[in-house]
Amino acid sequence: MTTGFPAGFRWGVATSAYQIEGAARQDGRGPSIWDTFSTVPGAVASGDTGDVAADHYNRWTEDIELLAGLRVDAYRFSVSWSRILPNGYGRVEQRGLDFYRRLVDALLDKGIEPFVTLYHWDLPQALEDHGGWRNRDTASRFAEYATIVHEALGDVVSKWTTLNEPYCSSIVGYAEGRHAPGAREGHGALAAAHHLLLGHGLAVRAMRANARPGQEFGIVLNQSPVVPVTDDPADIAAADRQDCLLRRQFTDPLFGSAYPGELTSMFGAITDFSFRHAEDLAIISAPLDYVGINYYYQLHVADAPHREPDPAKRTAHDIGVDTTQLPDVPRTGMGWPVEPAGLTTALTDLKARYPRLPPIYVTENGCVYPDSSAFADVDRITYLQEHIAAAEAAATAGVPLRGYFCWSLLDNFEWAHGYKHRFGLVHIDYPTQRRTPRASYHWYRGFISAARQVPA
Ligand code: IFM
Repeated sequence: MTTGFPAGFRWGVATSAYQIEGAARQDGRGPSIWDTFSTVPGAVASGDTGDVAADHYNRWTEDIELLAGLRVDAYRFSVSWSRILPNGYGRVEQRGLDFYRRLVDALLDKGIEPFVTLYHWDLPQALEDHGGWRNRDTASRFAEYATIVHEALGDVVSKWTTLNEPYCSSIVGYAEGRHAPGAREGHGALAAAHHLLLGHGLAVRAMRANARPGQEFGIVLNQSPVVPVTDDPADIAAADRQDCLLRRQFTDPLFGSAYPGELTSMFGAITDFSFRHAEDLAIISAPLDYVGINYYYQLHVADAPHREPDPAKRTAHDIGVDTTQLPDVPRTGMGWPVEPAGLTTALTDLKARYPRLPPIYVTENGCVYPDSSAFADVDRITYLQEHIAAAEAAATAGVPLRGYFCWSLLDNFEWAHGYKHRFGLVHIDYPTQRRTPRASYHWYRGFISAARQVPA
């Protein structure tokens, strides 16, 4: 049984709004970029959309019972921006705020701490129509939205996360085009990354100005360690470039003092960085109370020929790195390599790199495996056991780890993969919306209870 975690360690599960809520057009919600993107032919597997998802918006009371049954300390969920501000700014939809109020009140009644994420990839489409995250104004709109939600729930919610995985919202959404809004451009993606960070900083500043004692503010980043496939200097340099794009582009300005210099030299064709204003870094790097890290796998990379950007279709991701290499290790049902030690590395690396790093939560970790008819998901249980042990190893090594959240409570809309891949501790039968806890749900509940009995 675990002993390496500190007293007060929080055990939880996580979800996000677009992935579970459904009710896409209910109670005045405006469309988000994922509503639009998921209707583009070929964008999402099987043409799936989040229109209904797990219908959590209508079945949330049932889901609260599932959370209570798990006996988690905390529940991490996100707020749908376009449920609160259908046009991204301006008119507030009170019914949207009321929904989240009911949710947090019910959680607190059950003794479960809400961890609110303000942005998990679902930008209001109305803002995308004005340039989305390429547009500096979106950062200010985000701070306004954060202020509205914070004012509505700040009397009872103390954990406030601004962004989930800004790498995905910028590079995957604006450079690779695999996620909404489906853009494939270089300059726009780097501008998007910067404006996301600026929005984060402005939102933290605005919320802190009205914060109650004990409130905490943080950000969640995906932190796949990047491993060169050989010790050839070219592969090592490729790994360094990938790490710069995926991790240091975000962690250096947040916890260090500036953007990594290589970031600009990696994109020779892009010379206009005027979207970064002199005053922005101070806003972005304001101290945080926690950082969340999401870990699923390590990236194994090789050097690759650098293709000259096509002026019509410049992809920011073309940094001469082959990210398709797979190590000879077991894989999950999505084909992701299972490497628990990568979680220890992700945590210890971060701590070693940034002396002023705040306390850390593992805010997502989980997997997909095909279901047996009895939902006896042995592989998922093993995956979770091994990754929790890897997190514990980091805590024992001195990483200030404060909690672990399993991804995810429910099966859900897995973005461009649609509903094919199932991350839930609870199975959803989508035609009937019947919820069935898997064996991993019962295992996690037992694990948490036992972990609480062990003196730290
Ligand atoms: O489902 C996603 C989540 O929305 C963000 N982090 C990774 C998960 C699994 O792909």
